[in-house]
Amino acid sequence: LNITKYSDQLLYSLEKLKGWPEKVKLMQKNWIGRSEGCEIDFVTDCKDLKIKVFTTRPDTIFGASFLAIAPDHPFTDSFKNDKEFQDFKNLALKNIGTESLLSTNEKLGFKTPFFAFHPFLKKKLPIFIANFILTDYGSGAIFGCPAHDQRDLEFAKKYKLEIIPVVSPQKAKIINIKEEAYTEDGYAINSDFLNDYTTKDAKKIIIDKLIERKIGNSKIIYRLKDWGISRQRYWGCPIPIIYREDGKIILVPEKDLPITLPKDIDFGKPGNPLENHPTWKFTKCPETGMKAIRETDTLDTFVDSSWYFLRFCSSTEKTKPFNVDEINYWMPVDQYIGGIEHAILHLLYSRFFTLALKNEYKFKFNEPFENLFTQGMVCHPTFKTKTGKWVFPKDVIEKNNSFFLKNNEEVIKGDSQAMSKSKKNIIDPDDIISIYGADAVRWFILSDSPPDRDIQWSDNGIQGAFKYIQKIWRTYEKLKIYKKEKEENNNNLIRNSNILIKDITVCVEKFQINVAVAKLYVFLNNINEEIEKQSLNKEDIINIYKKYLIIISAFIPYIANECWEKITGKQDITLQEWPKIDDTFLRKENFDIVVQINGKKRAIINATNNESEENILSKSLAIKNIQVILEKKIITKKIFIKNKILNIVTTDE
Ligand code: ANZ
Repeated sequence: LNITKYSDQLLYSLEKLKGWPEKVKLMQKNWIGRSEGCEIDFVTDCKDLKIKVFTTRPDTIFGASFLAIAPDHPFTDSFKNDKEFQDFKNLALKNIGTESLLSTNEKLGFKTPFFAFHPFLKKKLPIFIANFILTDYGSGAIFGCPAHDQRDLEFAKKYKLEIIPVVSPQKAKIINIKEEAYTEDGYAINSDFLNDYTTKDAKKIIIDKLIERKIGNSKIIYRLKDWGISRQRYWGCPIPIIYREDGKIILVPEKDLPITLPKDIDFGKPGNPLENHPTWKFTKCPETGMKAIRETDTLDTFVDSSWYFLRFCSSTEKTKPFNVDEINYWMPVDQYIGGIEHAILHLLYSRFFTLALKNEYKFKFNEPFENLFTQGMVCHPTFKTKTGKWVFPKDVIEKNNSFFLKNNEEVIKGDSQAMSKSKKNIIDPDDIISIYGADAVRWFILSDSPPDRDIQWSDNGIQGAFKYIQKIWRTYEKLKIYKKEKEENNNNLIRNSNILIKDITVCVEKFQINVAVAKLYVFLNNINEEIEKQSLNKEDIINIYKKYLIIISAFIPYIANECWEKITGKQDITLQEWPKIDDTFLRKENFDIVVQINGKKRAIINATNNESEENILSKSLAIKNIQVILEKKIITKKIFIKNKILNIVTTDE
């Protein structure tokens, strides 16, 4: 799939995704990897062949001391029968690995007998085949400038090549390069007609010269590659293509879709089970009846995850993937929650599908996911036997800070890492749910740390959560026998419950779930203190407890529903509206009012909420200091802002 066609759009719209974490946007940006630079054609003395290089630093051309090409660059055809080169190539390709390895691996080169001509100097540059040049990036060839690129510097030292500094942090100041290349921008030095120009200007000048001499052009390249979507796997959507015996490749007609996978599959043999299946792949061409073979590769599962959200908006549509009106009604997704492991591929592919489909279907939005939240992982220490076998934590017994299996074999405790089946550092949810119940497990997970951080699984933590669940139940039992009916002028708990609703609402909206949990711990204590004091009538305290249950039902639904049913006789807590906030209880009770005379602060008066102008004025006039200042003056104006300020304006006298 031609995702690279959308490289620029995918890159530039990242800026508009205000509800996405910066780190995810940065990862996508780096993955797309836009590089602005230029191509330069170097003429060589090998049959006048040209080598095209890509560079982002054409301003360093006067510091070039060699050319390096990838081990399978076409230029290497000239040596394909050279045994020494063959050995080098095998070694280099074996160790090529990832891009980051390329910068840390030892730099190795094979020196060819050929040279390239420097485009601006009467100078010949040796041509190497090198293990740190990627075949499928840029043009698979570079000019090496050791003074300003770390990899080139390591290479130059090893093969005793020239190191010529051509960029300096200060104008006209010659610098020396020893261990570390100077990779920042600066001013050109040792660079003929470029001298003293800034890096930015020097790049422009050199590119203009290359274009003028028809030996180069400016060029933007991307790290992003087109997406190969076929996989040699059983699980995945069949690719609707057949290969006819006469060699023609045919699309399966729509009326024969969907192609379904066979169920009688043998996973015992190596390779793709579809390929090995005795009958599934054999079919006939629907037009000619000729023999044909089905494609046995299936689609990458990322293909399905790139558009499932569109189908969710239109799940009853029978004749096509979705109905555009429904898509435009529901999309974009308001809030997407997923693990950071999907930061790059899944989220980039989904954005690409959305853009590509938008053109076809007139979507009224550009991006599929308006807000993104990436939750952390659940982590646990790992355990290994001395022979290196992973061991489940539940099989480990601790004795005096050492760890053993039941048969007394000692095991070694390793770091805490994201739980994974292969490392066996997992806790079986069924085991703990059967001891503590699902609510306690949820409550612990939510309470432990902010949801975007990793959490450390701990037995103590889950026990703490379990105690809280029990306390909710015990509170209900205390309320059942609560007697007080008399109304008393005590609204502390009522006030706290309103503050709680407000705080929890804000916390949930901001994903500060662990903070919400902490507040709910405190609040249950408040209810219990009030029960001890017996200062609230039964109806009020039950109402508060009911509101509390509605709130916690979003976190721990089972216990909430159970207590709710006991009180109301109904099992409908999930149908309850989120409790409303009574603002009057949120207001502050006391305010400090600043009293000014002609704009100058003269006193501070303690007032109750919304206390009237008259009251504040008479309180002010009772203050000695104010009486002295106002003596012989006439008040001409009063400016009063409730709960804040009273400014008294007077005549000059
Ligand atoms: C000369 C030069 C001088 C370079 C200098 C850098 C510093 P990004 O920004 O990552 O795109 N390069 C080009 N193609 C390559 C390939 N196929 N394999 C390995 N390296 C390659 O990096 C662009 C730079 O990476 C290019 O600019 C080139 O080295 C190198 F002082 O050219 B430069």
